[in-house]
Amino acid sequence: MEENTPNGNGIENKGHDIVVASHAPTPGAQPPERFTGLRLGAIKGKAAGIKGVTTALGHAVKYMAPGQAVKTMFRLNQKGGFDCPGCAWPDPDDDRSKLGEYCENGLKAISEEAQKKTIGKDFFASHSIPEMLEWTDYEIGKQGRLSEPMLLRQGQNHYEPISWAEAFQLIGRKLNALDNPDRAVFYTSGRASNEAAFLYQLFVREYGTNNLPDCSNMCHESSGQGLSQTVGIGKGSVTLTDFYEAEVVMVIGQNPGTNHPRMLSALERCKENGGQIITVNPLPEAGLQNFINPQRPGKILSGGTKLTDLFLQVKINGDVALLKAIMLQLWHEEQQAPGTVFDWEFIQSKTTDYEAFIEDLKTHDFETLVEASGVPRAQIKQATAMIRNKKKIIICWAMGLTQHENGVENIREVVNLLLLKGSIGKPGAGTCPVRGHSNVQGDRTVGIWEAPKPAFLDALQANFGFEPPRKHGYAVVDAIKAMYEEEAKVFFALGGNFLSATPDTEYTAKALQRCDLTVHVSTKLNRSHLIHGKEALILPCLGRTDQDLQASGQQFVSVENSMGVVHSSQGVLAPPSPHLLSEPAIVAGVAQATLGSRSKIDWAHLVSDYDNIREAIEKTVPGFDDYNRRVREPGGFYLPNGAREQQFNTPSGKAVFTVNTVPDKALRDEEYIMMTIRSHDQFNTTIYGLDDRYRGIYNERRIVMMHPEDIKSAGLKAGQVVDLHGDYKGVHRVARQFIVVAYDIPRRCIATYFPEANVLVPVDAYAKGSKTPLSKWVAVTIQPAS
Ligand SMILES: Nc1nc2c(c(=O)[nH]1)N[C@H]1C(S)=C(S)[C@@H](COP(=O)(O)OP(=O)(O)OC[C@H]3O[C@@H](n4cnc5c(=O)[nH]c(N)nc54)[C@H](O)[C@@H]3O)O[C@H]1N2
Ligand SMILES: Nc1nc2c(c(=O)[nH]1)N[C@H]1C(S)=C(S)[C@@H](COP(=O)(O)OP(=O)(O)OC[C@H]3O[C@@H](n4cnc5c(=O)[nH]c(N)nc54)[C@H](O)[C@@H]3O)O[C@H]1N2
Ligand SMILES: [Mo]
Repeated sequence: MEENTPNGNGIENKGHDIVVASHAPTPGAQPPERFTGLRLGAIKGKAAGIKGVTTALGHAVKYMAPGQAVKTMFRLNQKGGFDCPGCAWPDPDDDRSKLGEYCENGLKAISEEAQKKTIGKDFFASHSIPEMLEWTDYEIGKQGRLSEPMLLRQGQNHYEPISWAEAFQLIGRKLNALDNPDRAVFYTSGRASNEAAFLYQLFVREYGTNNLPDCSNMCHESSGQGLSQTVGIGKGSVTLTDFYEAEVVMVIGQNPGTNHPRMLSALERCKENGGQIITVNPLPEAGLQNFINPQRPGKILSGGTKLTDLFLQVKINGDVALLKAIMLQLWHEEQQAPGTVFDWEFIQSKTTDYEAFIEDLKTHDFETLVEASGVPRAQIKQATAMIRNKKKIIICWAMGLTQHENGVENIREVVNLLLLKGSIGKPGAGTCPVRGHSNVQGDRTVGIWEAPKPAFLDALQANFGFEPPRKHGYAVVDAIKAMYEEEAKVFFALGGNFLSATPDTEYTAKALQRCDLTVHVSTKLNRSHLIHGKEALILPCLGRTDQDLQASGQQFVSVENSMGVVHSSQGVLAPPSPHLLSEPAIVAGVAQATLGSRSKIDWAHLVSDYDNIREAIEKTVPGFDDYNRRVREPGGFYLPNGAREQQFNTPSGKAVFTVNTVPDKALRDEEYIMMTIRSHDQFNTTIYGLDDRYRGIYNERRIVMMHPEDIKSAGLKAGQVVDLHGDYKGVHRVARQFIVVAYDIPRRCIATYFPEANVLVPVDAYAKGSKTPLSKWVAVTIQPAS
């Protein structure tokens, strides 16, 4: 980051870091610093229910034609229907609700995609890029579905229409002009189907690079790493039915009421079968406290199911300390009554490194751990008592654990607890990283990875006859740096919103602007189309809900959910424009234009019938035997999962205990730890609305949640407008114009929404071992707005 232009203040000495520079702002890279009119209500104690249903229906009828709204709701997550483009929570294997396996936020995701409105050449002729950059993300997203390919010529302010053939030729020319394939970056967001993703990585590797960063790098990469090291598979071990049998479910660092609402039904069934739920979170998230199942009218009338039995309000990144405190207490109790707490048979026959783990655990002081976790000792003892005699324990988690410097260690510590209790690979027990994007797990399974395993590359080589590159490629943060330093010159994205989803917005904006060409395969307009390379292309594609017609007829695609079930998804709606292509067709078009006769692959054949792509996947990726038949079975099929059978694919063949340290990053007196989280009305960078209903925050996104005592001691007032400043490794970053909201959050911890606060997340601050940006741990100071 040598090239930083110092800001107006020049050199600042903060007494801690010598701050020499900040990234010069690019107009429009950050969402506008405009307020929309904050209203506050009570923090909700309950999730879903009637309000959830009416909100979702309101959303559906507002943006979709009424007939389409009904049609989509009935086909959503039904066997033979389409997969919800929202989250990756699985559908029940058996009895699915007649009204679609539906949730409020799933329906919002669908109505965003299945919009009546489209935008094409007239829209882009009348709106210049500088004009659109002033819109909020909410306004950008509400314009409608992209309807035809568009080109931005060098130096111009308006996108113009371009034919598909010319667009493919342009990409091919630019890629072939690079002196090395590693100068191109090929990003993937997790909505791409298995078929699209496999074809994409096939093209990218035949072209000659492993530069395949994906949204997973910012998401569950820490889970993949932590789980692979300890239980030999980077995916979770539980299935949905395990939830119905579990005695205790711990939900750590996850907000399912908003982000995985259908998970609440599984938790409800767990409770009805006598299970207990412990939640670990800095915030008292509504959906976890009490749930009113919108699909069970009786439950709506009776006021719902109380889900959380014990809420542990941990400090941000206090989880390792908390888990260690629980395990230390369990160990003491095991000492007092040997053989009653730990599962010795499992530990002895199925694990290694127990001794090293326990030796380290014993060196910790209980009170110090209690203090570091932020949770009262009585509650830690209560949690211990709840799991002491249980064997069927599931631990679920999401971004609250992965987006930390010690993200990988957080996951390993979760595994330690499960191993002590023998709680993995048996009914009602195991690991449950709850995935984000609907097919993020499947994309990785079929080869979207910057660090592919040799066996996978060998299979590509054997089946397709080209020599795949062996050198690992860029993860997201490396890709940003490579573009900033002009090592990489072409950026291609299969979905997503790279500018707004990645850290360090101002730095990333420069990185994208330094590219010769940026290309986005997208359904909807987003800020990444507006902060562009010298030339830029928008390639509009079919979405999950759209019918997909190829040479052999109507196609379906397949996806893998959070629990390793591969199943089909078939769009039901007429596409919003006749000019859209499917993602596989776009990839094939780019591949043909780029590789021409030097390609060993018959791209037209693969795309003519997606069965051909699935055959290619079956030949290459283990676990897909008889893919085309099994994917047509109602509900699909499970991929093999060793941990589920206590077959641990580690070098020793056993599960591994690990020694992890308690993080102790010191804060300066005036600093706070900031986590960047999702509101109830967004899907990542797609902003559905301006409310965060369960948290009682309405009509405003530029807010910072803060403990009332912290507000007072900082000399601030609730409702005051502040700027947030961060200094990291000599670079000063600032996010301006946030309204202070008093909130039930631990002292010295604050929360903001992403993408508004992404500008503060340093590109060079990421998790050890997974390179996941520290979106849940940013040290900031708060100052009255300048
Ligand atoms: N409607 C909707 N659904 C979505 C998404 C969406 O944006 N909208 N996004 C999808 C994607 S890609 C993903 S990855 C998932 C994300 O799902 P989540 O991980 O639930 O999403 P976040 O809002 O990032 O919430 C993180 C939660 O962790 C807590 N937390 C933060 N820091 C810590 C910590 O240090 N320790 C603990 N114990 N808790 C902490 C926060 O208070 C918050 O409750 O959701 C998916 N589903
Ligand atoms: N500060 C902070 N930053 C974060 C996070 C955080 O918690 N805090 N979370 C991180 C996480 S977990 C994730 S997963 C990433 C998400 O990063 P991304 O996946 O890159 O971002 P999204 O906002 O999900 O992408 C939305 C865009 O995808 C396009 N799109 C939607 N559907 C389709 C489709 O079917 N096909 C195609 N081709 N395009 C489509 C639309 O144009 C839309 O504008 O963000 C990360 N960034
Ligand atoms: Mo994610």
